[in-house]
Amino acid sequence: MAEEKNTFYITTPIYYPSGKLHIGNTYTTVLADAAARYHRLLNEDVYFLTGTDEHGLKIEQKAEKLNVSPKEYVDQMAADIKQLWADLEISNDGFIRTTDDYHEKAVQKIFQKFLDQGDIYKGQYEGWYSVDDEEYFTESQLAEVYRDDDGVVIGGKAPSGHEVELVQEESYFFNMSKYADWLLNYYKTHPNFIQPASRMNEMIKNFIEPGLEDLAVTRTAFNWGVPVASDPDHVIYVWIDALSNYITKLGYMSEDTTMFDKYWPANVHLVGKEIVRFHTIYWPIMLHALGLELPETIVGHGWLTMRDGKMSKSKGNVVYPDTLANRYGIDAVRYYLLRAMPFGNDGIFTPEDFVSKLNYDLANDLGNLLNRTVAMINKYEGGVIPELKTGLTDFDRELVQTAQDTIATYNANMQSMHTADALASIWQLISRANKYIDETTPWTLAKDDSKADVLASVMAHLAAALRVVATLLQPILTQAPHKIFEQLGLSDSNVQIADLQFEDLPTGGKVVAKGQPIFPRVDVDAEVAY
Ligand code: ME8
Repeated sequence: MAEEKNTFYITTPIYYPSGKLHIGNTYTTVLADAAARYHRLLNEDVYFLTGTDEHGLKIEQKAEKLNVSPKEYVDQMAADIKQLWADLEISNDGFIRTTDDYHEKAVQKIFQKFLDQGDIYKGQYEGWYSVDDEEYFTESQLAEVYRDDDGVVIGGKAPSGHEVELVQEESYFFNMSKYADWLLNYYKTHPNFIQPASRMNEMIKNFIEPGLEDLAVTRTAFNWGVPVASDPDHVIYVWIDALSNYITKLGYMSEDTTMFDKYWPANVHLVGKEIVRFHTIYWPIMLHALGLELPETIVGHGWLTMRDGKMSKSKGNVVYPDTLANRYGIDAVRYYLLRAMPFGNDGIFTPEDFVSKLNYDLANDLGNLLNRTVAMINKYEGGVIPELKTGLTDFDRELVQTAQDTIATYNANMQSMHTADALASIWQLISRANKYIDETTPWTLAKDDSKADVLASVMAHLAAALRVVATLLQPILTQAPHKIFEQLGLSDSNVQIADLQFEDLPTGGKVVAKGQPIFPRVDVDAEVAY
């Protein structure tokens, strides 16, 4: 019988299709993609899910403004988003839309189950609602309040700066408070549940210890949503609808639960820090109430910001991934995002930093190493990579040691999705290999026939180092690794990261006669004008 593979299920948030997606959303998706590709290269059975969160007032209003029906509007936006991910070579296995029929049906059943169990009750809601955030706030949570002459609060702004409106309506509520102790205990017994770990304390201090409030889970003020089956004036408010996507896509509450049985619980829900609360408080409580296991980890990453703060249309500082990819290539975008963003913290995007990483890291360090190696193997070895014999010189031993260290550090960091650190360790090997050329001076060895063995060994070491680099880059970059293997005349078809050894360089690889630069340098002055 075939051995059963380990499964790895990773998700991104499902994005609101209320506007074009920018490089912030792209960061999340590319990071999840790198993790998915990494686990596939470990020979795991990976399911990588992304999608769109299509219900709610914001979408309803947007469609109205454009004079189309909400469904027409989201159909177009979802198609554009799917196309964007295809263009960026995102390797998602599934794409869920909350307007998908199986999802809507399952959400109704989930809601009914909560109702039947007494987790959801009907009550009266009064609160401040921000359409843009799709979130309710109590008066004390507002960043700013407006008062009339008598001092009565008549409006205000959410912490995000968006306007809020007072909403009073009949609503169903989820009784969160009864699960607070269970949740605290779960955190205690699962210290790695939230990453980075510091976010767990934030949740406890800011939301659980002050007392969990019951959550309004339906609305009557708009129609564009999944109706409550037993009370269709109410539509199920976005968070029950949205969070459930992670299980409905797998067939939960449907006739065929094969996928659910196979992939649930998820290994990673990757989300931005602003929705960590929903994923680490409400979602676990919902899952527990459904009698389901919880995901292994919720990873809350930081924001990609601009020099003048968070990206926003009104500031005019939004950067789109397709603009960058069309001009600089997909790999440049992926490299930048996964290298520049520190795990869990915010990172600032600047065009200068983008271009400098492209020029220094990719074109100079990596591109030149490949070019020099291919040119020298042509010049000194007739284009054929010599057999690798390690341990001839101290330089060789040091290079091999660096490669071994890189492989170990890289794997540890990729497991925890610290891509910036994983990439830093690859670049240590690249720098070490460039230095190795300067130390071994092949051009001098070539003048001395008695050094032919040493020269051949240097060439083989460089090819072996590049093979390691290209292998490790496979989850991060979608194009350059193939080009590196191609230029070295090596096959990339069976390089499993788990088995990677510097010494396993195949013999007889024939490099291309003339290697083209894999990352052309960008002319900085011309870019400033652009
Ligand atoms: O919140 N930097 O959707 P959304 C980094 N539909 N990541 C960013 C970012 C930035 N500047 N801006 C956005 C929603 N993101 C809900 C989710 S999930 C069940 C429902 C990323 O379209 C980040 O992952 O507002 C953030 O959490 C997500 O986009 C928000 O996307």
